[in-house]
Amino acid sequence: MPKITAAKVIVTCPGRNFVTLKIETADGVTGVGDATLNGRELAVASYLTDHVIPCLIGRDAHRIEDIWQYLYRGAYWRRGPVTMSAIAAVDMALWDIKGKIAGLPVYQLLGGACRSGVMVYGHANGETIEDTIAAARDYVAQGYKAIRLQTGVPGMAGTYGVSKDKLFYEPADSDLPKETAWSTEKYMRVVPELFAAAREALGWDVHLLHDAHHRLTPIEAGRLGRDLEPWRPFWLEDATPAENQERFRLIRQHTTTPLAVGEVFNSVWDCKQLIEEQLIDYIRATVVHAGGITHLRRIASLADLYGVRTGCHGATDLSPVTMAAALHFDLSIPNFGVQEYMRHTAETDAVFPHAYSFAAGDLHPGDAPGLGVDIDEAAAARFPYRRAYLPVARREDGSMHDW
Ligand code: EZ4
Ligand code: CO
Repeated sequence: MPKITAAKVIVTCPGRNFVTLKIETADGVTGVGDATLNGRELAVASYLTDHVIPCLIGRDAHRIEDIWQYLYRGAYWRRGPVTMSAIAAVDMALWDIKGKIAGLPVYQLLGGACRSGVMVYGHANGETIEDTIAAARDYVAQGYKAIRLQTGVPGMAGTYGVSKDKLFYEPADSDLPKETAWSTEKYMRVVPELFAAAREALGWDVHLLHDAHHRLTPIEAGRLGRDLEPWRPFWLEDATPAENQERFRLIRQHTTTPLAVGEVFNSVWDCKQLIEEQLIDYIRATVVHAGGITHLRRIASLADLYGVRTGCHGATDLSPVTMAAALHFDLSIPNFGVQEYMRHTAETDAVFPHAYSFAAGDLHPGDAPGLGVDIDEAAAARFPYRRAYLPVARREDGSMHDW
């Protein structure tokens, strides 16, 4: 058996913070897993170093499911983003090791490819509708088949999804949470204008997506979804917070705009009702925050029974290790929908050399054994951790809103 003999956590900040777990076996085979939790990175690092790694030493790296159950059931305290990101990192690293020992890319171990590539969507954003459309045109020129559109809201500074740098959007940009302002009324007026202008400029052969970032009530989301229907959006993402899954029933009663939710979900229990009642069309749970490949497969299998497809989160706070794991997963499941893809900076790509590549709107994980991604520890050491937080949002009367 490939016995686990060592494991360590590497925290690095090549432009943004990443937490990576590296597991080693007696034969010197190594595997990597992503444990990054934006704004709470060191909590997961400690969970792994202080509480998980001591339990891994001496175990059989091939027993992926058993180790998953051991860490989930065995901790007694279950779920939550810290726990599930830590378990995810172990799970990814073990799939990486199994693939390397087998000499196969992980998607082959998951049943093989169901498609030739993984359709991804990029982020077009701008202060004005014109800027957003110009950014979207760039994506079309690069071959993207799907694009998320976000624009500044007139009369409000610092809208979610709008960055200064066109190619690299990074919201976790300050040492303490930045305060931003929010007006749902102003926002709900500009989004339909954005979509009308985008269809006029880009035509109908490209998928257009939008992220409401948990900012609407269900009835507001119903209205926005209905207002967007003439422009045929691919989806309306995170329309409303989903702790209470029933909230989506009200949205469904009012719009045929497809709904996506779940980038902050940690387990199948967070989406069970949403899926079983067919209240959503796309589930956005992701490898790193929902317990790894092992648990995400379980979520996707449940979703498949109800005609719900996947649309995994893929922002820059998900490291290239998660991106690689997501691509193996996406390629191998029958009910894949779309994969979010925000390009990492050159510094990040240098710290995490990877086999996946982009062509004609699709990503492919490549055919290197395992996940096909590694961490260059010498490069990682040049970028020490720097505390960075996401912003918070307040309504015009000063009260807190979901960011
Ligand atoms: O704000 O990943 O769809 N993508 C998103 C992201 C999230 C960040 C939070 O860590 O909503 O940009
Ligand atoms: Co989102």
